[in-house]
Amino acid sequence: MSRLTLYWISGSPPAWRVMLALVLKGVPFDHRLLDVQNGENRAPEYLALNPKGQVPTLVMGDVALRESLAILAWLDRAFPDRPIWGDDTKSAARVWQDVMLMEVDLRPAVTSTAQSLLRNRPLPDADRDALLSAADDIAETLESTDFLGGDAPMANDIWLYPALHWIARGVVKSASPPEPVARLSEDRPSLKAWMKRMSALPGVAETYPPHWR
Ligand SMILES: N[C@@H](CCC(=O)N[C@@H](CS)C(=O)NCC(=O)O)C(=O)O
Repeated sequence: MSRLTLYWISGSPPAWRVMLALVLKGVPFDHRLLDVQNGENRAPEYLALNPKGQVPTLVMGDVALRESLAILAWLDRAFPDRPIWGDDTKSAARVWQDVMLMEVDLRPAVTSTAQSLLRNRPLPDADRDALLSAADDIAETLESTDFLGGDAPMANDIWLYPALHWIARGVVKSASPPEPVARLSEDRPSLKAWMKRMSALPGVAETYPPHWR
């Protein structure tokens, strides 16, 4: 198999997911950081790989794969050694269910929260409440397990980690972040401990978006 190349944008949660998956699975890869300000993701050469001009795109030989969750699923198929979609049927069911619920139910609240904070706009109450309620549920789960995926991080952990960092970045940039959002992990010790545990895994700290450092 030819060497993988990941096209990404600094601070993009879907691209960060793929980078995390590659790092956690120990799969070697090259990467190309696209400069959005200079329109690199709209250049004809990139649109030939990803017609929407979005990241991530993972290229192997003459195949260009897009959509972060599709890439994560493919990675487990191509590199089964360190699974991220569960290591038995029971954990696979749990991981897939979590990821689909996060993608369908949690993503709108995460996106609204991060964008409201970053653009200094009011955060709709419904989105704030959905986020805090999901954080409560996740924190409760993490009281009895190291990772959402069990003993090792799986795709559900990989989904959540960039999402929470995106919100934390918004909190830092916002002029007046709502207190319960600013204290999202502070108020939930199991969630805070999980963030630290994830960050301490080999290679994970290096995936932190360069322009957020
Ligand atoms: N559903 C896609 C979403 C990808 C996406 O929205 N990427 C954004 C960054 S977070 C992007 O590339 N935006 C640049 C643009 O659309 O110009 C996935 O999961 O891969």
